[in-house]
Amino acid sequence: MTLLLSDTIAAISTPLGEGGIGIVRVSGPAAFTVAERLFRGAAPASELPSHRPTLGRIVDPATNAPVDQVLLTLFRAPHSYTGEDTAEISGHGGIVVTRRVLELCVSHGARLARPGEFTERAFLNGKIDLAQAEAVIDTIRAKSQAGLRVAIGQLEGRLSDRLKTVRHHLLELMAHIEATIDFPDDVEEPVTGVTLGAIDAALEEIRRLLDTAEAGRVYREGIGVAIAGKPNVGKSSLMNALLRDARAIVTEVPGTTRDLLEESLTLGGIPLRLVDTAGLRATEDVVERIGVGRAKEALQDADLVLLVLDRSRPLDAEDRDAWATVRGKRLLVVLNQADLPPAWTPEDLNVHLDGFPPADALETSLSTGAGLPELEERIKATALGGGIEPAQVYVSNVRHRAALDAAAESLEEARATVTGGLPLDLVGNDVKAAAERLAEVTGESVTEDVITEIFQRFCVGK
Ligand SMILES: Nc1nc2c(ncn2[C@@H]2O[C@H](COP(=O)(O)OP(=O)(O)O)[C@@H](O)[C@H]2O)c(=O)[nH]1
Ligand SMILES: [Mg+2]
Repeated sequence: MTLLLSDTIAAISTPLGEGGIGIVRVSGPAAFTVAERLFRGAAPASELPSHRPTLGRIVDPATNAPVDQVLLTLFRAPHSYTGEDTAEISGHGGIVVTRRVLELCVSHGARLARPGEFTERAFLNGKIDLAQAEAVIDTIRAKSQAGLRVAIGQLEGRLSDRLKTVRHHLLELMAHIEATIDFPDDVEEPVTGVTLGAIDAALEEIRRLLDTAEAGRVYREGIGVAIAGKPNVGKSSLMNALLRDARAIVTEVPGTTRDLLEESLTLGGIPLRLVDTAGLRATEDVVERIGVGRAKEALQDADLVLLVLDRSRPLDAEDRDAWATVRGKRLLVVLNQADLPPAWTPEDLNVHLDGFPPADALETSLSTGAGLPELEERIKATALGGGIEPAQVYVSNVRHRAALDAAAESLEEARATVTGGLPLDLVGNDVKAAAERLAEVTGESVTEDVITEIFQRFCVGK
């Protein structure tokens, strides 16, 4: 079904700047009329074949002055991205020229598109569902290859297909239940075992999808990793080693790093925002004290903390303070300077640091690079929530996760109702609620506000 949205929208769909080409996209009922007014080529624009670029020029119809040489491509409805008549004008990629073409489109029948409005129309016209529309922006914003794979999987409808199958089974169950209520004499109630079986199968599939949510989120958004420890243990050396770059200043002077230093990198497909912090210690130095305050804030915000301890110097009160600061955070402990003679054994950690989790400590030498690959592996595994199997489909979006959580909850209730021997119509209500939550993900049942919220996050021209 193609919804007829009455107005025609236009936007620059390429990044604004100097480039090989700049594309102005026009979509809506007047798209071809707009193109016809501005385009001069071998034939009038409206007579050009669909999906085939034609060389010509854009002129200002008021003066017939040429504005740019372009390729014009028409996409006849419904065979276009939006499902509407769409004209794409590919001109030279310059700021002034591309803006001028857009201005002419707007003064000859189009209006400026809002962010994401082309994709919103694709959704409203049924070209893609809501989860796929969200995947469009995830694809554009993907920060790593793995994040891109998650987004493309969703864009191709893999998540939607799985959810539609579950929803279909739930709707079948509901139809059966409703029939027994409406026609008690003609339709037999489903046996308890059958009802439970259907509920459990749906629950299992939803749980399988929810199991991928943490990894999906990590691949999509990445995680914040902060490096902590007392001064001079090798925090900045660790930052540099992970970045493969001498980014942070490293000296033997304690208190060298005073401000936060943040860099992005990807580790096995996971985008990391890595923060090096000032060494945690009580100090009289005003600047360093502000640095320590900032360090504490960064540590609070981090998804994962790397606590660095110096294996070659005795553990002291400053190590204890550092440990106390990061206690309770998701943590990996780095026992650094392992190339030097050790001043303590890993067992001493339990004695000196109250309540220390010994399993998560790992030795490194940042002068030789020993232990670094293992540390990187450990960061990856910890971020993904402990080595989850690479999946075909990931739930990577918090909105989807919340809807699936709610669907699972409704099904739990349906289950309890069945096993409690309560009336069938109560079961029907819970099953219906679960089906509706699944439909929110794909947008078959969703409020106007949610749609607006989603497309606001897009860029103009997409
Ligand atoms: N021998 C040895 N020295 C290291 C190692 N890691 C760091 N260092 C040295 O320890 C000093 C402090 O390092 P830095 O990274 O600035 O520590 P930060 O204050 O915690 O940031 C510098 O002189 C580094 O060269 C290591 O694994 N082995
Ligand atoms: Mg430092």
